[in-house]
Amino acid sequence: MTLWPMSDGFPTMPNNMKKTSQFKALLESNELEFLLEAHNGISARIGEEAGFKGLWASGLCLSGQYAVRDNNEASWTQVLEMCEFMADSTSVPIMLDGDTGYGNFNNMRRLVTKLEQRGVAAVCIEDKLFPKQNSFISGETQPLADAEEFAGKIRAGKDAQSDDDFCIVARIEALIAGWGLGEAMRRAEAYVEAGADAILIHSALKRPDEVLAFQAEWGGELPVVIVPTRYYTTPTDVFRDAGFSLAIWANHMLRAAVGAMQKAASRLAQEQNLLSIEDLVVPVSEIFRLQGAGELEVAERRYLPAQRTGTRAVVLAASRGEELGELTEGRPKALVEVDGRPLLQHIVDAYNTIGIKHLTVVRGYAKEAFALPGLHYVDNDEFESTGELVSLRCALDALAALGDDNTDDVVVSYGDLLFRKFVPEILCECESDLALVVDTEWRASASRERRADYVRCTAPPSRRSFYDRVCLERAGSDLDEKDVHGEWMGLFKISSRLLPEVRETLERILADDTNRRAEVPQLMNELVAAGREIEVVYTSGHWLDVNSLADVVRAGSFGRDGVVE
Ligand code: SPV
Ligand code: MG
Repeated sequence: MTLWPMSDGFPTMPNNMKKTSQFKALLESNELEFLLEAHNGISARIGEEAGFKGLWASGLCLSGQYAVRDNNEASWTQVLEMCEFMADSTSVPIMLDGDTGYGNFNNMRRLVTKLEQRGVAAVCIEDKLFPKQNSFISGETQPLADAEEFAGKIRAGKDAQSDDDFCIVARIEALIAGWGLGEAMRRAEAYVEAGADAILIHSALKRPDEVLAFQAEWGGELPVVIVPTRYYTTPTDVFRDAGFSLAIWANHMLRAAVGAMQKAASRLAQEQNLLSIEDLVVPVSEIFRLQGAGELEVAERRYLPAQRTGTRAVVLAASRGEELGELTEGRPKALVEVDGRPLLQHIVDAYNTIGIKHLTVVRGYAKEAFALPGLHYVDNDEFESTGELVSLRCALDALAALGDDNTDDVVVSYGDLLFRKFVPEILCECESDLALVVDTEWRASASRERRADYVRCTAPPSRRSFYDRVCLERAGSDLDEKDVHGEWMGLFKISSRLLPEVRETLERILADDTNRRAEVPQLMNELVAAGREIEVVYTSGHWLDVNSLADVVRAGSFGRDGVVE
């Protein structure tokens, strides 16, 4: 069983056979087949992607990747744990190098049961003593298990398996230990008798002479498996011609990884910059791909509730705010402190609270004073001779340049604007492509000496207007009082769908040099004139733009309790 759906970005295996049956088929095929070593989930997946029909969970490499010795220093459950990751990440069968079975027949029984539960298709056990030593370290001095005791272990394993196709491969170490062909043959017979599904004949010679001699003598009674690590110069056709069943490339993934890591590590240590190794290493996206990130994205679309498109905020904060006098000497209005924190921090907090975390801030005056981290800063260096629309164009151009990220809706607001979180929230929830929030209590603040952007809409605020869709007819500070339905609060939503059109409109307006100082209401009016509907959401209070010293004081109480005096 694999937990890995192989359809997304990975080859779908042509056969739906159980892994145990796949492994048995490999053993019994008339061709020479190959197993590749793997020692963790990612190496297993890489092996399968390369086309291997089966994998070898090598004891040497599993212990090696933990940086412990191949002497049963890693516990068998630690080995099992890794095998489970390997099995989960692949759809081809895995044979575990089960060393000596981690104990006697009883341990072997439990091992087989657990391997079946974890999706491992086969196990190979060797006739040495626990704790074993790697065959290539003083192999000739290593004691062998008693052949009868080992045959009992095989029998116990075969009796313990619940899947008929689970395979137990008996590995003979007689040649490694210097006992010669006769002992190897005697043992092979005993292990076949005990029910082994195949024999692995191991040799530490530089040439394949021993394994070829064994094969010639053996005569094909059961499939024979070889590990050509030492006799690697042998042409593979020699193994084919001899009729071996499986050749195991037993440790080459770990050795390849170690070489690559050593090279990258020593270069980095020497050069102290990433440039020197970037071409040596795979891109991070390749790691994501191997982890199956693509499948998760598909699943998220399928199982998570439909997400509202992401929303970004653009904060226009290029102006100094001369009217605040020395408060804005060397710092822009957006950084004036209100209740102990810069205005901009209050704005960031309000947006963050409703889940908007991407903020693009357009800087101009004293831009170096902006030190709030985590914000996307864009500069309008012509802030002295330009108005809001040039700043907005800087921001939208920068967002468009982000490419894929530019699938978000945008809420535009000002760096001197304080608002309760529900104000942008109602804008985000509004389904229209373009929308603005309008304060119906405009008369209360109209008495203050300030410039206000008033709006005339398709319907005045009323109980009905809560249910009916109301749209903007005209915005501006020059509206006749009798035409005013409310005051624009300074927040404007543009859906991702309409962003290109809004940018085009901006371009058109700004192509005329007399519009260098144009402000957002002009953009709205142009959009309305072009037949676009801009939805008006009526609400009241709970916002404040900071235009004077008196406003700074008011803002202090706004920050604390939301009351605008
Ligand atoms: C292993 O890969 O752990 C093996 C093969 O057992 S060998 O290292 O050649 O003994
Ligand atoms: Mg081993």
